Amino acid sequence: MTSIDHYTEKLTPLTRDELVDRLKEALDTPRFKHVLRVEQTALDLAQANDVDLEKASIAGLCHDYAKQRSDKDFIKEIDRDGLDPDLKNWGNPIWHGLVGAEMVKHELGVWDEDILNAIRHHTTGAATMSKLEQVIYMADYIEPARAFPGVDLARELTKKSLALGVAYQTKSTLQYLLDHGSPIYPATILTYNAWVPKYEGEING
Ligand code: DGI
Ligand code: FE
Ligand code: FE
Repeated sequence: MTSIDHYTEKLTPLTRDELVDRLKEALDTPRFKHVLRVEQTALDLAQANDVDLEKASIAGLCHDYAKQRSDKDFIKEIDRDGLDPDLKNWGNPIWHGLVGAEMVKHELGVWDEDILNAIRHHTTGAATMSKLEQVIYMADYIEPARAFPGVDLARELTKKSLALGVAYQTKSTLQYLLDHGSPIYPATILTYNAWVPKYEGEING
């Protein structure tokens, strides 16, 4: 188990303890525990894939920072930052990463674009994702408390190769959304086209 106690890279003005306290204030207990598990899973994946541990810790802790903010807060942030107005047609599941990253920037002082992109893309993925973005996308999906059908295969594939995990999650999530008649955010389809056909032969357990 990889661990990190002290930040030295100045990616946030806060210490790790202070950052953890901020997350504790922003989230209810189950969600707070989820971000701690995502951080740990992200650290292990980062270690295995040569990704910066401090970035993995900060992105893991902050990925759901905005999850419990009000719709009004998100609308305000979309206007303030001049984000794509089409975002207003969506809701919390899409906002908490894409718009939440701006809140992490302004409220927690995290300006590193790789970390911010990992937060932005943790729900929908993206056609192009850095290793850190892939680590956070997968850590959120396979953290130890996740218990949906297919999660063990997702863990196995991710251990073998981060990219296979990304392809598997992307396909399964789209499948799930289609089965439930949910609206598909356009970036989700771009993620599907970039990752799934390429690895299709290798992700069918
Ligand atoms: O925040 P978490 O619960 O830890 O996990 P998440 O951020 O990966 O997912 C939040 C929700 O977003 C989850 O229920 C699946 C949903 N989602 C992912 N892609 C799309 C989506 N919902 C819609 N409507 N459209 C999407 O493209
Ligand atoms: Fe999330
Ligand atoms: Fe999450």
